[in-house]
Amino acid sequence: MAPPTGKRVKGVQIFRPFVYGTTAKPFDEKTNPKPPGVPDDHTHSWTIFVKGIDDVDITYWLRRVQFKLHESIPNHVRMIEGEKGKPFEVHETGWGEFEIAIKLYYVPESAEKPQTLYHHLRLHPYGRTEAEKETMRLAGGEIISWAYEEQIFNEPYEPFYEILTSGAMPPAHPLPPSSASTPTQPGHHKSLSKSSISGGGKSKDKDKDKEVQMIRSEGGVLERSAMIPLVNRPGQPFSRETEQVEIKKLQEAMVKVDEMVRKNKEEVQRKEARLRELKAESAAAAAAATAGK
Ligand code: SLL
Repeated sequence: MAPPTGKRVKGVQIFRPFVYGTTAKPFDEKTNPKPPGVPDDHTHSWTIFVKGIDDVDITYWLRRVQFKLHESIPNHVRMIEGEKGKPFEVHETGWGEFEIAIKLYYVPESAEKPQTLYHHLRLHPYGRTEAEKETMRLAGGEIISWAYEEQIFNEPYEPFYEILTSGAMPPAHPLPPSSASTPTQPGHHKSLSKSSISGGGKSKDKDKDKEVQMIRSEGGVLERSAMIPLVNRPGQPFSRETEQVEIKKLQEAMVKVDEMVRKNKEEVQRKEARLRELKAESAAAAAAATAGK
């Protein structure tokens, strides 16, 4: 790794959203036929990936990714070099679930040490309840286990800071025409921090600005930004919409917890009152016994 040039940009923290996980499908003559040469005991095809949210390029900060698969798999350590705009991914077949170590190697300008994430390959429906598993069974047999994550760069070196912040731009692949559209909230852009849309303000190119507005009004994100899609689209479940659903779930859970705490307190008070009664009774009985002697 080349030694970093320049100083660190003090007091600055920049984050980039990304998504990682596995997608698995059972072999099936009609929907997922087993390719020739795949061993008899293999039951599923699967993919593990690391990619940008909304499929935007992340190779400007992530150089390569090493996936360490189960040792039973031939050539189980796979190094995937970044290709602009493409996910880092490995396709495999197999019969069992296991934990995959995902080692992220950053671009040399960052001078960051590699970091490791762990992800459990899921082949079978999972969930906390039978109902959750059943929903998964009904979802076309595909078992999805994806996670949203944010990479944080703390006080990046100047050249890396430049790379991170010098080019929020429309995505290379425009949104599909059928994409859900939610009107942009007035002032939505303004609420984004400099790092999330930096560069946009510097642009003198009106066409580009227009395109940027349009992409955001369709709920999409810009390349080289920290933006999160506003709404979900097929294959893109991580958005502000999902975040709102999660927040609502948390709020509902909080209400339940508060109720449980309240009930518990009542129970404790009842028991304390009963304890006082019993103590009084036994004191009275002891006094009566003493008096009777
Ligand atoms: C299990 N602890 O017993 C896990 C191990 C290993 C999965 C799962 C082999 C693929 C191949 C494969 O699927 N290994 O032979 O290429 O469930």
